[in-house]
Amino acid sequence: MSKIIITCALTGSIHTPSMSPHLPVTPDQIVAQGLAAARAGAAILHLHARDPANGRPSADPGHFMAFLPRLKAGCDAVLNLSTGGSAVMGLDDRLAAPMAAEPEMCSLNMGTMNFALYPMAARVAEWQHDWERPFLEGTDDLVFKNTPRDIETVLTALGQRRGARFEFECYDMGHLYMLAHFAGRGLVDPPFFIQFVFGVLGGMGADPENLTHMVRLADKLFGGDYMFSVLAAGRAQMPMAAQAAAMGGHVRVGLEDSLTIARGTLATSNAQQVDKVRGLVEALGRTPATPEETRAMLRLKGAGRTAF
Ligand code: KMH
Ligand code: ZN
Repeated sequence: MSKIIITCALTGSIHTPSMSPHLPVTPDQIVAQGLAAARAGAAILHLHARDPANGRPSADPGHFMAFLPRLKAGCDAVLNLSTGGSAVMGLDDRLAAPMAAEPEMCSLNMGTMNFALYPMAARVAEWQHDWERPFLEGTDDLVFKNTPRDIETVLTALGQRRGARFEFECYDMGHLYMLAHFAGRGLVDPPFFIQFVFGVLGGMGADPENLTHMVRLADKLFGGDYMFSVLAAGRAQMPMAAQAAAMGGHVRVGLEDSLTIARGTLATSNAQQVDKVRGLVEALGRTPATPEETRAMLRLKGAGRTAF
């Protein structure tokens, strides 16, 4: 089996500061946790930004630039910027930082969907910031918009014009057919790095049979032109990572997707999750890919061609 790419998603825009004291929100925290995750074996760091004053998800390029050069100087990991931002942001906002930074890699969400976070609000006893509760509770009437036109805009502006390659986020079967549609139009080049996303309320559930079905469908649609990675939100994170590794896939961990290290136990850092998943995949006979091996596998443009 190929070397296994470990992605770590440091902070995201799902969890809020009151859910865990270990969620990195300031540039210093993002840099420290990102470098530790890279040292622990993460070859790709998937990055969102937050307002350091209150931990709120931010699209401000300045908030990204406060940590991007420092991560680049401190490790060789591939720096992968989200174009998903937060479901409450419009596409122009979501693209502002990636357009300015011109990273090697970006995420790309392959369909419009519900992105329901509100069930998590009930689990928070005390709120640190007044934005948190309405942010979470408002997701019962929120559409995460990723129309074909939005997808083409990202492929053109960041892919064709700035050399980014993509972590294609697929939350359901239909998202694979949307990717196949763009492949058929010649707007995406193989190998496709497909992130199967499990456990987001609005996408497919974190059930093992869903992973085997997605692999079967991707095999049919893309043959040898793709590789898959798996992220599962919440407590399914490690079990589905293990299943992915056993099936020859790649894995994503990080506090963006799960705040725990075991049932009912908060992870104390992103690196702790990377350590755990590295132990799991090595026990299954897989060897983590280095950042340079990852760049070759995904045909990335190289760290020297970013704008930070
Ligand atoms: N938050 C993950 C479930 C993105 O940033 O574009 C998916 C994700 C999307 O990371
Ligand atoms: Zn993300």
